[in-house]
Amino acid sequence: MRLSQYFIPTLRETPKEAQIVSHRLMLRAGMIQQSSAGIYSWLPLGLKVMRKIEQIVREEQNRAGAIEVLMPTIQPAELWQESGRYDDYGLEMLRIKDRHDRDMLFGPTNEEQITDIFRSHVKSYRALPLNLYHIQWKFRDEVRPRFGIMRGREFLMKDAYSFAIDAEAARIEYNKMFVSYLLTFKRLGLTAIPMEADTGPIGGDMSHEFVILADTGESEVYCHKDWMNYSLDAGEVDYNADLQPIVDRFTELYAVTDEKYDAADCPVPAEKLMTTRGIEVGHIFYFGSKYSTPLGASVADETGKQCDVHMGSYGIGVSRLVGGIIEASHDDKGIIWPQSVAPFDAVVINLKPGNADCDKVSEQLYQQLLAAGHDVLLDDSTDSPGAKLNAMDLIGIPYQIVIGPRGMKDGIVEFKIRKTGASQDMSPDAAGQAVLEHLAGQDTI
Ligand code: 5CA
Repeated sequence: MRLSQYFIPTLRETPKEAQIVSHRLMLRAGMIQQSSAGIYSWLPLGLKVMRKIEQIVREEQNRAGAIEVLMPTIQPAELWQESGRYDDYGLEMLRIKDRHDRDMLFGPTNEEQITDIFRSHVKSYRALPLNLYHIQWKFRDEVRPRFGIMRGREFLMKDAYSFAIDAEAARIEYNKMFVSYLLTFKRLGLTAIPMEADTGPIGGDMSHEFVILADTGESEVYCHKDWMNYSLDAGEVDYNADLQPIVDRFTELYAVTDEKYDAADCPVPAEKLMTTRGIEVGHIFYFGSKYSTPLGASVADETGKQCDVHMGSYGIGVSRLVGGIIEASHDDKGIIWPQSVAPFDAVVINLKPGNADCDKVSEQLYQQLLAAGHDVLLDDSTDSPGAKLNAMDLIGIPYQIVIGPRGMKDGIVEFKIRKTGASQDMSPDAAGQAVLEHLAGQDTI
């Protein structure tokens, strides 16, 4: 992509309305634009990052055996009246009337809708277990939308729903999602800690929040310091095997949100306890037959007896993750994207468009990286060299090749790594090669 033909409306000034760093950086990097409170347009750079996150989430859901569907954003009130949540959900639900005066709503979540799909088609235990997910916009009329897309009113969520014949089978489904979340967040360059949590309006008696640690997080969290050394390798995971040992390993260390914290019976000695703040990027629930019973989602078991299915639901805040990743990875110059979600793999910065040598070498490097299959930005804008370098650091592209007239006299360009700040002068060929090598070495799963 040539910057002169693209749209990255960066801001020089720090927007006053933004209280946390991710919100400030997303506005400054031209990723989003507010439409009204808690509702945003996604500009090209923001959309690119969100789509990459979405794709990693999708791949990991598929790998864990979940199947993608797409349910509508607008739902009929009747389904929610059946479950009893239409009245309970309160003011957070955006209620709509259609032209025939029918009550509709903009879905804040989809337990009822998916249970309706299930009950229409699945009649026998033989079709179980089943896990269906979608990645779809939600609307919650939050009292205090804030921090940009972190607590929005309209936001993109991945929500999966599992169906199983009994509590034991449901636990297996829960464990698959638990483990897939560890792998998903790792691919996004994050350490997400599963914490015991309250279930809120979704309900149920077992639930974990996946929380990334950040000073600006909305909730206070308490966890064992050893969490910082915990990590799961994709190679350790076989979704057909018993995942309980992995789940046990990741739940034996203390980690709770403030609703669950009680200083009096905290098992961790003070010197090992970390009290910090966190951002909830995922939340998984097991709620048995809370929805299947009122909605009549039952199947015949092996003996022909009708059983209400046991369900769980599993959410990931896809749009919130864009901000969460920035909170976890930035410096005073701007965003430092993990390579897996960076809006571009690399940028070729031509400091002096119009200079024949700069143009020629920039174009060659750009074409070489494109031909190798990478998503490359060519900065061919006519801004000042300082403004260009600042803007590219702000938007956080992992690898940069800087081509300027002074270096060109000696046949030299500069290769820079955004994350470490390392930079080296080298020949254009060597710089192209360096980018290719770094990109080839990216963490894959
Ligand atoms: N149906 C269940 C699981 S599928 C559910 O709705 N769970 S949730 O309420 O916990 O939401 C799932 C995830 O969506 C949260 O972990 C959070 O990352 C994200 N999320 C929730 N509310 C917002 C919001 N207002 N803005 C941005 N992301 C949000």
